[in-house]
Amino acid sequence: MDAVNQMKKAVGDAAAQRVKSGMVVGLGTGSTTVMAIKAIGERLASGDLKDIKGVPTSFQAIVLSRELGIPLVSLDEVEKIDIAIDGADEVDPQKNLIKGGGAAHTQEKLVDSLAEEFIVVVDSGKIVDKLGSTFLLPVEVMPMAITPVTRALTALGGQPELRMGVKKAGPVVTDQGNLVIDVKFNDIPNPAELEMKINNIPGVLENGLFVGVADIVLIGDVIDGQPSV
Ligand code: ABF
Repeated sequence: MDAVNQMKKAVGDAAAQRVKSGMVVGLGTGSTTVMAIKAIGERLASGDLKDIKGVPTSFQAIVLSRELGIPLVSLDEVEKIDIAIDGADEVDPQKNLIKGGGAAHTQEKLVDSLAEEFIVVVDSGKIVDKLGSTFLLPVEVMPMAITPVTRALTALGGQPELRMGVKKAGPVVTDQGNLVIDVKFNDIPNPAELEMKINNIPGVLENGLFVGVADIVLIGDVIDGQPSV
């Protein structure tokens, strides 16, 4: 396992260790969160962890949880979510995030914001001084609204671009059947204000600014060639 994956595993394991028997756990998306979900699966298999229930945030999380034998529940079946574990594309000094590189940010924000404790698992490359400096801002949009929403995002000072598939031709389609516009903002002086403005555009379902949602950020790094958290 290369150094980056060792780092992701170290931070995923650290997050999984915070899960206690009987908890309801929000299960996020992305390669770092995969490490955390696998570590939860291992704890369940060894008997170290019992009676947990997972609330998935994407088809990826559902498939992996089923493979690992993590029981899944819907939001209708739980009183609360004790811990959510999820990745991010950028983290600023105030623990605000840009998420959505995996086009799952709508379900992620729902589950992550409901959790009593939202734990973000990232490698050190995700840490930024200012949001938007390394990653475009994803916005989930109803297909019929693509053109007017593109105009509205441009009017907000963004440079919007429809996200196209890599493996599959055509635009990326979310689990909700919508499309994703990635927006370059040269500066995001007030992330909370921008998050609200974008979500108020008719036709927008959710954007990838997570302001004031994260409680704990676990950062994986490689120090002297060794993974550390
Ligand atoms: C998901 O994890 C997305 O919101 C985010 O883009 C992604 C990060 O994935 P990785 O851990 O593979 O960098 O939650």
